[in-house]
Amino acid sequence: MELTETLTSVYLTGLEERYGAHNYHPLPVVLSRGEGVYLWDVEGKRYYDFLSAYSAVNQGHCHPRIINSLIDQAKTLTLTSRAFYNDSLGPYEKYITEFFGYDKMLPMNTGAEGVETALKLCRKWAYSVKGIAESKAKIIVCEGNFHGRTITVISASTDPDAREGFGPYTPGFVVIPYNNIPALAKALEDPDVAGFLVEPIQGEAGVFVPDEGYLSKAYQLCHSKNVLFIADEVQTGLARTGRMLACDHEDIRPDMVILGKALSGGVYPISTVLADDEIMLTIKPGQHGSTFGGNPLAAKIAVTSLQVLKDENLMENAEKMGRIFRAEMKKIQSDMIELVRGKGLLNAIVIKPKNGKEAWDVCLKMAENGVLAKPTHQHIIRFAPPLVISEDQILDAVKRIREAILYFGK
Ligand code: IF1
Repeated sequence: MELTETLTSVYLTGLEERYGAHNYHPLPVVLSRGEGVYLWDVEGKRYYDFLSAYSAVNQGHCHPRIINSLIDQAKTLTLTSRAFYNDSLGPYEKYITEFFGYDKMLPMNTGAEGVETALKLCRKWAYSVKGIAESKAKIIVCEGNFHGRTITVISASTDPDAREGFGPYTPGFVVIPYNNIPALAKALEDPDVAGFLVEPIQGEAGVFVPDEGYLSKAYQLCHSKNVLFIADEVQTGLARTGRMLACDHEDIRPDMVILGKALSGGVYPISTVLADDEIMLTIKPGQHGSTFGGNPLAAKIAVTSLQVLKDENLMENAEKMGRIFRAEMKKIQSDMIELVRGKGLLNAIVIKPKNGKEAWDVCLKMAENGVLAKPTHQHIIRFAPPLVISEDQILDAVKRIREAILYFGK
């Protein structure tokens, strides 16, 4: 590495340290280019991206079709607000609702806004359809959840880092253990419960996959009590787990689905909520919205992002490559690997610290070996490459991961 090259990343990380809020603790890698499953740093070193911007770039970095949609539309019309109609939103709404089989969609930008939207819809439905007394509606959430960073969303969180120092909190949430049907059944006895908000696989909790049958039983219980089953598929959705939605694994159709991240192929914040008329039409003009939600640029990008998932069979590839990945990872003989788990290409390993070396040290070593991944909760490493990854690439990446882990001894 030459001196001038070293200065570049040192200089750039220094700028972030000096002028940016310290709300993240990134790995010391400064990225400047991406293509497919690869990222390059400012020194020109190439990496496999095993984070995919937290599953936002399922279609791979700078996917040519998605980027072309972005460029074409950016040259034509980007934003008009919802004060007027635009020629791209209607076709997008038709496309995505037919794609997923719902009556309607409501477009927003970030995942957290999608979650907020679903919570508002659930409350409106509680009062105007279910008949719960004003301001009494409760929504059940799970321990260890991650649904975003707004005040209301962190009010549903059980993570001290996400919550502490940000009160007072929004009331109306009931927290139960995840993957626990008796706890849900008990919570559902309260007639003021309007909804159950759940991640089909808990991402931030460390890619925690619930028992088979959990989601379908939870769905049935909710229905028996006239409670909305709301799936946060922001991270698990859009082919990541080997199905278009993670709920498809158990053949359930949530009352509301929240999508974000890969709905844009990672180029731009796009989120949406899908629901049927009984729920969606409870919100009337002026009661919810966003300046950027449903803009023509987002509409065109989202349609292409969904088309790419289908045209490139990314569900099938995620399923197949995920099986290979987990099988290969399980072959690594190291007492640092406690567990390999996941579905499709949403996977994680649980690291047992060794001689003071933790998941963070493993991630640094993997970066040195050309694989980027990030620890979550100190001892878990998430592995979620773009879904366009090939078998050769998976095997090459696993080889690099294996070498990084074995560097710390067997
Ligand atoms: C960060 C984790 C991933 C999400 C689910 C809503 C949102 C997210 C299920 C909000 C966002 C992120 C955001 C990212 C870290 C991250 C994450 F580590 F926290 F768990 F992906 F794995 N629902 N997930 O996972 O979406 O508003 O961010 O668009 O840096 O906070 P957003």
